[in-house]
Amino acid sequence: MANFETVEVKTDVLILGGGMAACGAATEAAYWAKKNGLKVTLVDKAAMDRSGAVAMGLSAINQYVGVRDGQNSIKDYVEYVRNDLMGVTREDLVANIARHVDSSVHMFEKWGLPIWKDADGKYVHEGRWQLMINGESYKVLVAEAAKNALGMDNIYERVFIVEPLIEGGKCVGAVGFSTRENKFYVFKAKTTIVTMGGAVHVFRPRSVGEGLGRSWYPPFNSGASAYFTIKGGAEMTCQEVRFIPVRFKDAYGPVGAWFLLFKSRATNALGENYMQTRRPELEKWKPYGMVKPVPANLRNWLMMLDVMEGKGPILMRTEEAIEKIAAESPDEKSKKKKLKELESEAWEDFLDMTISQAILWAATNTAPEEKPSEIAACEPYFIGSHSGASGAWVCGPEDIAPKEYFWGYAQMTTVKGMFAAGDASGASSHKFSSGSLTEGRIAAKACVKFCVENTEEPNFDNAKLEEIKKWVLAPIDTFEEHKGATVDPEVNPNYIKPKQFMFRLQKIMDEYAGGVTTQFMTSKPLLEKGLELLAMLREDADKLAADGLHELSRAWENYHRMWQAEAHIRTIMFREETRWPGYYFRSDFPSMKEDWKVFANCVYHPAKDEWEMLKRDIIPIYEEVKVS
Ligand code: SFD
Ligand code: AMP
Repeated sequence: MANFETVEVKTDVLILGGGMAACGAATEAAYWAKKNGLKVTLVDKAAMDRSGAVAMGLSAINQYVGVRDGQNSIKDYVEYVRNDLMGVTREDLVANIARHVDSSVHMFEKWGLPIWKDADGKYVHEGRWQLMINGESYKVLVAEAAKNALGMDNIYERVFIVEPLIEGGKCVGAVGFSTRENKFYVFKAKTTIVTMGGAVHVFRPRSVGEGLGRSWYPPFNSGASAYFTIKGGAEMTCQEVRFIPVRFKDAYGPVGAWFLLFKSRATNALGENYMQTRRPELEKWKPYGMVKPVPANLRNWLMMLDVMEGKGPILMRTEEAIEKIAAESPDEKSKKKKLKELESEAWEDFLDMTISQAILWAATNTAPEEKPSEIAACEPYFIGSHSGASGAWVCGPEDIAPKEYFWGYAQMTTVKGMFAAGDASGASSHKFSSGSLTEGRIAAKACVKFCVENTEEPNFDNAKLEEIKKWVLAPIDTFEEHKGATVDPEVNPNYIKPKQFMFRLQKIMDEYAGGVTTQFMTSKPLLEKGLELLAMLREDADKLAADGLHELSRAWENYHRMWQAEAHIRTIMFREETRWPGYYFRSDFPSMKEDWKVFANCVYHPAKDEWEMLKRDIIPIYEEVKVS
């Protein structure tokens, strides 16, 4: 076996991940832990300053309810989320985040984040819920707060978490390895918060060749949260609710500022606005087709109908939007000034969070004030914090949650001691950066309570640990043993390299589970075939080979992705309807059905190596809005 030193760390609260939810968890846990004499430890596979989805920065804070300013109520936000998810949402979780999120945003401002203000000193809104920021360094600021709260002695960066430690049905920690040194890490903890983001590259991306890693979602979020919770035996929810954003084509620049702040239209090649010409289609998806704003998946769907009829390319009419705003200026001089201002805001929107889109504009001689830019639906992603909903099924807050949704500690999964937040927790979409951090805070406070009330030390059998260590390092051993069998190490009859493994996974998902190739369309026979091929991929996972620490990360990333893929296929197959056209379409069940207005959940039973599918009721805490 590869010679890796074992490093053991014992702690009370273990935070896995270093993104938005993890940073929120760190700041909150530090506060409560100090009061209770507890230790908090954080582990990130990357460097926190630039890890996770906010690595490049962001140009907006997408969740701000504005309760203090009397702008909206918690109920308003819950209704918005429920409608956007076609009726499938955990209102207790959404409300819990919504009532605390504004305080997180005020904290960001205290930490130094520049939030745009108008002449009266009020926040500048992008849309009803979104605030404009100069957010290139958003993640650096948030990471700094988390680091200050915990102290670097309690933070492990560049440690890749592979596997949960489960003993007697309880989560007692996690194992992983350093991505820089030959060290195997064992973290034993009373409570573990899973905040390792969502997953990308489960499906074949649109990008090819040198652009392959380019996607909307950050390539380093590779299904670790889903794997950790599934493998630990936690009940999962909304595993079918993938997210497919519409983005500026090829470099994946955000559209929110264009649609909401600049009030731009998107048109097809004939100059038609599909949101108007396709309006009758929305009737089919009542009541959610009739709400405002039109749900994100339906916006996609209307656009796709045009594309499938050959009316593409679809264009964001940036030139028209800029001209329209500038034309409101009282005279020619102020119009010129306004044009300059808008031009720089347009570029900054990309430079703040998707630098490659600004590079693409420059490379293609695109001046947004002169010509429109193409937009397109991306490939499917798993992200419980944006407009998708996949994640673990977690306990709600005691004071709001219906009894069916409450089992002791807010944000705890169905596995004792294992908590989840941000992309890792499901059925509570539209939390975004601010809501994810908030959910991390909520989880951390509950974790400390759990530690105070459950003082039992975390234990794990040493012999089992040795077996896990051997399994985690096996790809290195496999490579060493067989590398001499071929001249090109990429091709070998005895092993499969992580990249080839990933290509195979992506091909299965793309062609059978409704990827880009099939315009997100699938059916029972296709899904069954996909599952059959996935089972063979899982057999071959034992032959993954890694030529060093870098490839060892890649190997485990793809292994994690494979489990996310399986949960996804099984749940799409279970739900016999189409509820989110624009995200995916079941050709064999092409409409929405009242009896499927439920959560589709799943549990993997490790001891039996079996999946169980479950329907769970949607229990509203607010009445559904009546829409005609
Ligand atoms: O508009 C392991 N999001 C936006 N939110 C906003 O509020 N405003 C915006 O402007 C946003 N835009 C946006 C957004 C996301 C993306 C990808 C883009 C643009 C391009 C959403 C937020 O970013 C998102 O909601 C939060 O970041 C979610 O937080 P969290 O904590 O659930 O995930 P994370 O921040 O990605 O962090 C994940 C961490 O896990 C680590 N990790 N650590 C150890 N072991 C492993 N095996 C691990 N695997 C992963 C990561 O390193 C990271 O630290 S807009 O365009 O939509
Ligand atoms: P995006 O850049 O697409 O992630 O959008 C940022 C925010 O604006 C998210 O909260 C989106 O849900 C919202 N948004 C984007 N486009 C629209 C639209 N056309 N109508 C309503 N909301 C939108």
